Amino acid sequence: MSKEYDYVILGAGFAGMCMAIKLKEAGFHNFVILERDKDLGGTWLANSYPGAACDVQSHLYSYSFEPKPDWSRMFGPQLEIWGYMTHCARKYGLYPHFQFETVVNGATFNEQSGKWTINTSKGDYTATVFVSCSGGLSQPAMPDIKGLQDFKGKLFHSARWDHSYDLKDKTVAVIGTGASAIQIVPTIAPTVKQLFLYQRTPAWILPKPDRAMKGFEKKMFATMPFMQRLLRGMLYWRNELFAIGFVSKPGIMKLAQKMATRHINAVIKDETLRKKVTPAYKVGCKRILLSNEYYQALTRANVEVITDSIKEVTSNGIVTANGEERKMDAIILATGFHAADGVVPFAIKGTNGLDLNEAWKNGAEAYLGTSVSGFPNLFLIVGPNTGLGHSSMILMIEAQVHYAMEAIRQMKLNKWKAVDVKPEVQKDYNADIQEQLSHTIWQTGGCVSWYQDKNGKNVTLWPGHTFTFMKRTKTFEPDKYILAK
Ligand code: N01
Repeated sequence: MSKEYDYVILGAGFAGMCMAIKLKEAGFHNFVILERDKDLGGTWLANSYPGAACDVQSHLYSYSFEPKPDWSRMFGPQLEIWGYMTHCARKYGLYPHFQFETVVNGATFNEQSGKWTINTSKGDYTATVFVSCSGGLSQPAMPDIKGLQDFKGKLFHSARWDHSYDLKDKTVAVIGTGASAIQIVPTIAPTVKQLFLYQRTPAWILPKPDRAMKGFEKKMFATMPFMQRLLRGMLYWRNELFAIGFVSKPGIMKLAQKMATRHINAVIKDETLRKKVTPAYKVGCKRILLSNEYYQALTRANVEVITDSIKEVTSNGIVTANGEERKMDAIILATGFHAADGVVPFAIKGTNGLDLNEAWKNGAEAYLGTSVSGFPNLFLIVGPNTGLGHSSMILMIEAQVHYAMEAIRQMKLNKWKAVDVKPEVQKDYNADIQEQLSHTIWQTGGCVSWYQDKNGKNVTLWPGHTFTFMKRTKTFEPDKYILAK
């Protein structure tokens, strides 16, 4: 027997929780949140590696409707962000709606009934509206390295950290030098005996303008909320300046590149190491990283940066292309996520049995990152081309949730059975997005990044300011949709 709801939400991260809060605010309580993990948090539950923290300011990386006056730092650590999420879940009454440890295996739309059937490890669910909030960075990418499965030591991905394994006095390899690695490396370097850092491409790294929040600031934000709104506004507009550099004024990026180079030179005195960590592409092409400790960690006597490519993994070590083998107790894969491969790792079937993976075989596409033609009553939060290189994803999540809520309200009001974005609307929208993206630093900066799919198409990023996206998602326009009564 299928469990019946009006709305099924997939994922208990920031996006799924925001959708649930807004449904409740609108008086729609007949919904369930399906979550494969045993608790809420999404990426902030999964990424518990040492040093995990936000690289967007917490006063902006939080719901606009639920400010937290007492963030401990400008850039909050993982556990505090997760604590904030549990606070929101309690305050907004979400706990009765969670179905944890429920793995979704597939979802199928029935044109006759106008309903979705969602097949899970705990049986079937039906709903008029299916909201997928599975997260853009939820599928860890395991590197395709020869012999990886033969390694006899400890091996895990940064997003599946094994806290039962003590790294103290161990020889450890970290593969990857992205956002996760630059937080892990300085945190574990003082504890381990030897750290081998395998770098394929260096990242541009700017100093992190982080600091502890002062007691008087926390008190002020609690008693004078407008002061916190002022700080949020300042952070918002400062970050939006970066969007200009990414999209239209690369001159701004030259300034950032100067600052990043100065950062390297200020911390690293060794010319060889300087060369190793200086990227050959333009700043901004890959995600700009922030750290005050990473380069310092690389100068430690027990840290070696290896730039020779990895040839293979043996039972007890890693061999590089020059034939050199280094032995180690553990390998940590800080090798990122399947971000550009589509949004969900299971079959979603729309009208006429159309499979979403099939529809996206030439690259993921949606309208406003939210609706996909041929998939009525499906809303994707953090769908294609909604990612940001410059600011808080929660801004985009709130905008998309607002849009989905507008659609739901109009469906109720007008008694529409189903809404399905017109194919030509989606096509024109994506042609425009790709045209805008073609001029950006992400496409012209001379790098390969996880922003792009295997064909080099950027399917992850929004090509502009967040306020432009907010404006476009403000109203649901029925004329852009096929409406079934
Ligand atoms: O992953 P990444 P991440 N052999 O894809 C390397 C968010 N995030 O987990 O650049 C050798 O950035 C790969 O090399 P290359 C944030 O949006 C946020 O670090 O492809 N190396 C790269 O160096 C971020 O952008 C926070 O040449 C291999 C690294 O692994 C996103 O998550 C914190 C390899 C992967 O870097 C992903 O970050 C952490 C191979 N076979 C993450 N395969 C916040 O603070 C891959 N690499 C909010």
